[in-house]
Amino acid sequence: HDLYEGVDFYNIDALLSEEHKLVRSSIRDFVKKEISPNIEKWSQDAYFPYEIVKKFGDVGAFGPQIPTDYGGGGLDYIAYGLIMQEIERGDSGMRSTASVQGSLVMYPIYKFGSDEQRNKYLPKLASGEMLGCFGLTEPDHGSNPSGMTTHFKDMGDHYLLNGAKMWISNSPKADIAVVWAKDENGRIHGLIVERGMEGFTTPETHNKWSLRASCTGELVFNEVKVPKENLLPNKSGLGAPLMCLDSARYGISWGALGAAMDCYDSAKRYALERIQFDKPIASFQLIQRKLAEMLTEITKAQLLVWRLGKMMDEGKASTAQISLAKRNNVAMALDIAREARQIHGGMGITGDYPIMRHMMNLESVVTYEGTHDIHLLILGNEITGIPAFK
Ligand code: TGC
Ligand code: FAD
Repeated sequence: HDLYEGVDFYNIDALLSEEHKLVRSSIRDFVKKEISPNIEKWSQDAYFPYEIVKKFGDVGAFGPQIPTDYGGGGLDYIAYGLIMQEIERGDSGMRSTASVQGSLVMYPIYKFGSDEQRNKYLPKLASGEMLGCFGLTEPDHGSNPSGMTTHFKDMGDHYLLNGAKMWISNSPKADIAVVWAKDENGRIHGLIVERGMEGFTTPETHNKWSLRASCTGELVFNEVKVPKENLLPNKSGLGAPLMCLDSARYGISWGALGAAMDCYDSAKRYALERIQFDKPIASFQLIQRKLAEMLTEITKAQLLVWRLGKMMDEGKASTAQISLAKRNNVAMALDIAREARQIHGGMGITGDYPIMRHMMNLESVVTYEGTHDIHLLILGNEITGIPAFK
């Protein structure tokens, strides 16, 4: 890992600014120092290193795309993508913590929140003084969030919230949750629910074989009194959480690239060092084919996210364009992890190499933020005008 330099076969660095490269190297150094030496043990122990939250804040990993007035990084979407790439080169679970905080908690508060809410929460979320989570998925409504049953009633001086969310990244440790729930007319709104509110609990989900260094849990609301000033006032309807997903899915399309690069890098080095039949296995055509295909797919995926980032900066990237990149890049990373696993032979199943951990992590990444097939159907809808998911 100390030798890792990144993959850049098409000189994509020439498309990056000096600031992009500086941001990338500072996060790369951070990952080398704080994440890579420990991540295997954290994952094997299913341990979420809570102290990473403050460190992420210090290094600018939370909300890099949020303006500086509120403690964000004020960076563009290419820089945001590079940060996600470098963190996920370390581990997808670590990247989950950062993408939930930046795209799914800070983004909705920044975009749909009041000035009071922005001032109260954003600087603390950016610095890592506070950790947030995003509650959209429910036990019975994953791919179809519009069917959610979590709801709230207007009680005059407060709202009364009931229901439950499931599979929520960061929930067991989060200080606040951005929760999507229906009002009495069935309209979806975002509410900021704070730890400590009576009737609000966050049970942890155990026994995951994937994202083991990230904590995942439920959000349970039993007659929770939510102050009226905690409702996000500036957007309602399913479109509000879907806008947050656009931003997070974009970050994941870069993140997956980081996991793929780490698998490729490890496979290349292992193939050059491992001797079988008196030669490095890298000298066999079948191994060269695997490496050449990995490099080809990584290069295509890099160009895809770079162009998508430019469109994000112009405010012109569509949901379907983001779906294409998330779907392609995560599947690409999963394929590369599986091929890299083969190149490492038996060693590939051990924690001495990062491969199996990336592979198992990517099984969540291919499902969350819209499954592989849901993104295909979003593209199908874009092409034909016919939504096949209904
Ligand atoms: P549909 O009828 O298409 O849309 C409902 C309303 O929303 C509007 N809309 C958008 N608005 C803004 N931005 C977007 N991107 C929008 N997409 C849609 C749309 O115009 C409509 O507005 P209106 O005014 O007509 O009501 O919605 P649908 O119910 O048919 O659903 C479509 C579908 C299936 C694609 C969508 O529900 C979906 O994407 N499902 C997947 C669910 C998902 O991705 N969940 C992710 C949960 S969060 C998570 O996984 C975090 S993991 C993070 C980590 O750890 O890193
Ligand atoms: P389902 O929707 O039940 O899907 C099961 C299968 O059916 C999938 O293969 C799916 O593609 C397929 N399917 C569903 N509908 C159709 C259709 N119309 N046509 C064809 N096939 C279909 N959610 C949050 O809100 N916040 C989080 O922070 C969060 N973090 C997560 C962390 C982890 C580790 C995991 C695993 C999930 C997380 N999620 C989170 C939830 C995630 O977004 C959902 O798991 C995902 O959206 C899929 O929902 P589901 O698991 O209910 O599967």
